This record gives sequence, structure tokens and C-alpha cells, in this order.
Amino acid sequence: MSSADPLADRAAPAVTPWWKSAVVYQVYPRSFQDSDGDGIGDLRGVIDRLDHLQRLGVDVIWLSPIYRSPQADNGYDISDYEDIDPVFGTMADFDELLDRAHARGIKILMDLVVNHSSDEHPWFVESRSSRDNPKRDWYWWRDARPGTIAGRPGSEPTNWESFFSGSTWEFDEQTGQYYLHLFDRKQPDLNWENPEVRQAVYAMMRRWLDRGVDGFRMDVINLISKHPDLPDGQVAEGHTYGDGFPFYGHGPRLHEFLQEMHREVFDGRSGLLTVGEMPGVTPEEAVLFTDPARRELDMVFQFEHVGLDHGEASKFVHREPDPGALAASFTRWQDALSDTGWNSLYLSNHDQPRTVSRFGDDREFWRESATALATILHLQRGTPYVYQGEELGMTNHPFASIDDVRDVESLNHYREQTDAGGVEGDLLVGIGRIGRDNARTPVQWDASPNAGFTTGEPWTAVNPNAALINAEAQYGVPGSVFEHYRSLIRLRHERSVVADGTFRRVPAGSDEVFAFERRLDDDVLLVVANLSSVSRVVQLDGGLEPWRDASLLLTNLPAKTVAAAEFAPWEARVYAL
Ligand code: TEU
Repeated sequence: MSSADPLADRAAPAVTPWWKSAVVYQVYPRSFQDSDGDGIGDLRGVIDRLDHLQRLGVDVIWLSPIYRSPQADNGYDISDYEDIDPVFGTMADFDELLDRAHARGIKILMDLVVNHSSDEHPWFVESRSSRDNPKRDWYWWRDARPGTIAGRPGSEPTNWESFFSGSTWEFDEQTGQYYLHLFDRKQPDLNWENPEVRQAVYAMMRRWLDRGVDGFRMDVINLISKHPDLPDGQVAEGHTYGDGFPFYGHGPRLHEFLQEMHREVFDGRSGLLTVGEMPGVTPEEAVLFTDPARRELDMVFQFEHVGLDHGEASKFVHREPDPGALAASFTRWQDALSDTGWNSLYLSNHDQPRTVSRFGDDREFWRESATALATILHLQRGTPYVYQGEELGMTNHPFASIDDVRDVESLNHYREQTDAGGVEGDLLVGIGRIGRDNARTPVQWDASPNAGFTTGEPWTAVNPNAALINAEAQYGVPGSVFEHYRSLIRLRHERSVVADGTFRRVPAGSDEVFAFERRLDDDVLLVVANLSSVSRVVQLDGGLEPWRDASLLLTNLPAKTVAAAEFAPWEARVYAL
């Protein structure tokens, strides 16, 4: 940063922020625990399961949206930012959850979805009511492309493709204009150019903080600043629509908006956590967003490693990643944010397939791969996020028919592809492998009917392996996926080298062996994991010999001698000097 930069004078915080040694647990309330038998998880269900979270040892709950919503995108389409959807409970339930979590030393992070609202939000209802409504400019309204007839295919103001298939524009008959929706047509994009919009959002955020919440996970926050001219995007071969990302991703005013938000909402408050979800963010940009001196965000969710298996045409077309691609990607991010900024660490969330099915081997080495992946994630430098059920090794769901699919992204994709001649069997392969419904099957608590999730009819099917894979079967069982996660979380809390040490990848003779050293003064850890389903002889730079006197802090297989160079499939060892 040049010395002319006014921000350069601002001292970075002197104390280490609490979230550097914290682990966050994501609750997707709809699928976590149902308390009233309607088949949909709710806030009282979360309260009932706080014991599980405390036992696991997590510090923070990130609650996916529980606000009032038509549920077109399971709550990521909000019609009232300051009320609880009746399906999840009441504001009294929320306050009780907040109190009870706090009493156990667990913080609560709210999901903040302000790139767009629901089309049923009163702001949008007003905005669409007439061209001269005072809220017209709160959203992105545009005329049809010049020289075309409004409402016809091809007349959309830009050629951009929606994240959820089709155009990003929806024609509104009543006022004869189109509105922008980067996601579903029921999720119109808010116009952040309008200062009234920004102030309304900041005021809402302040009220949640005043209520006692501990921060926000900010949905697609890198999309809030659009290039005001909205230029057409490039159309890749075989695509109908253009790629608008260069014009709506990391737009010209993004840093300005985030700094303004920081001033208006977070200045003068402490103990909070902010994490921005940023599809398409590069390591260079991530450093800027998370440099404490710039006062934007604490950390971001990057997407590089969850895009490694996406094909050119779309995420539903599989691409086989190079061997070792996951470790290489993590290393790139560790290196990029080593001095300035901070990483968030995750393998899954409510938008991704299940970790062990995607990155591991859920057939032959289910337990081994689930625990190896957890080990390499949790022992990197950064703040780890656990997605509900990941700590149990939950797997992808065997979707047999499109009738089992619930997610708007998959259903829109299915509709678009069948219109173009695709057939169910073929489309289900992609949806089954990468679709978001995999992450949204109910949490498997025990071997009882519906896995203990509900006494009613679950809104989406329970995975048929629930009798084998469930929390009850793993509590207190040495070597279980759950107990392994517990040990990893405890390590982070107990050893400052895990939270604060430097990271250095150590070449180990194979791209699929992820070996790295963490170091804080004299405290040194070596993590070695075989991320493949074949045995490998590990050839560390300098060999394992220097570690002969080390202790094995943690393993996921019966311990061998410390210096044994042969690693079984998905074996992971953590050495301490
Ligand atoms: O997701 C944003 C996003 O870019 C993707 O992860 C998206 O879910 C999709 O899978 C891309 O193929 C966030 C939320 O996490 C997601 O649940 C919402 O549907 C979306 O924003 C819109 O709010």
C-alpha cells in the first residue's frame, strides 16, 4: 500500500481476533431438526440440538436464513428482513435460541441476503407498481433492447445468463420494463447505487446487532456493485446467453460499499465476525477484502476448490480434476493470504454436494476419507467451517427421479435442458452428483424412522443410509468421524500453532499426498495425508526420520511407528515436535 493511501495510517488491531481460533458450524434450519412434526426443521429444533454442537465444541453457529420468505430459494428470497418465517418459529423462539447459545458460549451469525430480496418484499411490490414510484430505483429496471419488441425472447436489456438458468431479466407486463435478477426471477437484485437502499440495509443490520447477534455471513456480497451501463457479456461457444460476471462481479464501487457498511454498521462494536460469500474471487482480491487495515470484511468464502470439478458448459457437466488439484488449490490460497488477510476454510455448505462423496471415497474408505479430509481442512491456517452432517460423514443422496429433487437451481436447469431435448436419466446424473439437494437431506441423528429429524413427513427424503451413518452411532466411539472432528476442533482451541502458525507445504513425492508444516516459534506441527484410495510411500523432503522423536498428535488409523513411510489409503497423521 502506498504511503499516500489514507488507510495506511490506521493501525491494524493489536489483539488477535477471537475468530482466528474459532470453528464455525453452519445450520441449514430447514434440514437440521424439526420440533413440531410439520416435516420442516425449525428454531426450536436448533435449541433442542444445542447439546450436539456443544459436544462437538464449535464456537459459532451460522444460521442460514430464517427470515420471512416465500421460500422460492429456501429463504434466500427474503420478504421481511426483520421477522421470522412462521415455518421456522417466532421472534421469541429466535431470542431464546440466541440466549441459550450465548449461555453455552456459542455465538450466532446471521445470513445477510442483500444482493437481492424476494419479489414479494414490500420494497419490490412498491417498486414494480409504477414507473414513477419512489422505490422504482431501488431495483434495476430497464427498457427492452433498442429495436426489439418488449417481452419477446431476445429483447432482454442485456444478454446475461442467470445463475439459475435462462436470462437474468424478467419482463413486467404492467409497467412494460424488465427487472434484473441474477438468481431466480423471484429474487430481484437491489440497486446499491441508490443511497436509500444502502441506508435501509445498514439500519436493518444495526437492529440485528442491537438484538445481540454476533455478525453476518454475507450472501454473494461481491455482486452488489454492478457496472451501471450493464454491457452485454461474451457468449461462449454452445451458450445461448452471455457471461455478465465481468460487469456485476467485483463492480467498480464494491470496496467503497463495503467500507461504508463497515463505518455505518460495525465501527464502535466489537466481538463480531463478518464473512463475505464471493463466487469468482481471486486470491489478490481476497487479500484486499480481508486486510484489517482496509476495514471491509474479516474473511471471505472463495470458490476455487469447489469449482475444480465443474465442466465448461455448466457445473452439472462433470470434469475430472487433476490428481492433487484440491491440495494445490488450498496451498495457493494459504500462500496468498499468508501475510495479510485471513482465509475461511470449508469443504461443503448448503450449495455443495457432500464432502466425502465429492472429495473422498464414500464406498470403500468412507470413514478414512471423511476424517482425512477433515484433518487437512482443520489444520490449515484460517477459520474452519463445518456444514451440518459433515461431522457425521453424511453422503450424497441417491436421487432416483426428478420428483425427489427440490432445489430451484436444479429444477430450473432440468426444465431448460428437457426443453432442449435432454432426458431425465442423463440429467439426473449431473444433478445427483453436484446438485444442492445432496446437502439438504435431513441431518441423521439416530436409527429411528426419519433419522430422528421429524415425526412427520420430511420435506425432502432422508438418506437411506441413516441407519448406519448417524450421530448416535458415533458419539463416544473412538475413531468415528464425529470424534475425529471433535479432536480437531479441540486441537485448534488448545494449540496456538493451529490458530496462528505459518503454513508451508512440504513436497511428499506425490501430488495426492498433502503434507504441510505449521510453525509458531518453536512449536511445529507436520500434517501428512494421503488423499487417495491407494497406498503411498511418502517421500518427504528430508524424510520422516527427523520426526522420529516427534509425537503423533492425531491419526485416523491405528498408529504405526512414527517414521513408517507407507501411508494406507486416506491415512492422515499429525506430528508435533
Ligand atoms: O449462493 C451463491 C452462489 O453463487 C452459488 O453457490 C449458487 O448457490 C449456485 O450453486 C451456483 O451454481 C448463495 C447462497 O449460498 C445460495 O443458497 C443462494 O441460492 C444464492 O446465493 C442466492 O441467494
